Amino acid sequence: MNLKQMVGIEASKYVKDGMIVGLGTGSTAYYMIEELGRRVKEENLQIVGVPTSIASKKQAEGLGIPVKTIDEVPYVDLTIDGADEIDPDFGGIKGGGAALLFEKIVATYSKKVIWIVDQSKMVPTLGKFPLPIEVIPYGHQQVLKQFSDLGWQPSLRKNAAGEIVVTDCGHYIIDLHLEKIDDTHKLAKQLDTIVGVVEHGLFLDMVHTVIIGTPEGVKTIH
Ligand code: ABF
Repeated sequence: MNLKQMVGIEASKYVKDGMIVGLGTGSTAYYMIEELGRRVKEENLQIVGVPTSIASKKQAEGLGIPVKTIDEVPYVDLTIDGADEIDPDFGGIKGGGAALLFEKIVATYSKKVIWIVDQSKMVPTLGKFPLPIEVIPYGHQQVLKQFSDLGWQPSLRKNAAGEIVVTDCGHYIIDLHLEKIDDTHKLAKQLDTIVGVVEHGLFLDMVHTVIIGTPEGVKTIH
């Protein structure tokens, strides 16, 4: 069993009958959803899943997990999701999987949020992982230039075929190669004021528990 699988299975233990569960996106969340599917099938677990991407929705439906959108539920009891970087203050960078907008919306309306990561994601300071910024296509070149003028080393995210990555919402992603973010709250506030930016990948004060996969086993931090 690999570290991602370990934490995915460990996190699914927090899911109880009757819960509305935010289903994260990415290769680690994949294993959590697989385990919930197993429990739905083998233990008749009664849950409703609120997916954070088309990919997670398809995976959940394929496993027989009932799914609803965030607008069809009163709230989410527990969201379990991956992350790209987590600092000692539980600040995180998310969006490597281009799902940050739905992830942040679902997390916002969740009573509890758990992130599941392998130990490589735990960092002293955020920023080595390029910070994803979701922008609308109209004006994205202007935003790119603004970021460049600010010295933020931006790049428009493209896939291996060189095509611009389009999110589930039809938006683009600009990645900022900042190397190190000294004041995450200040940067988050600054990004929120830039016209054309829909959302950014700084997830601050949004997580309650982090489950870390290490070669020695699972470590849970609250
Ligand atoms: C998703 O999980 C994204 O926000 C984040 O980029 C990704 C991490 O992917 P993985 O678990 O595949 O490393 O929530």
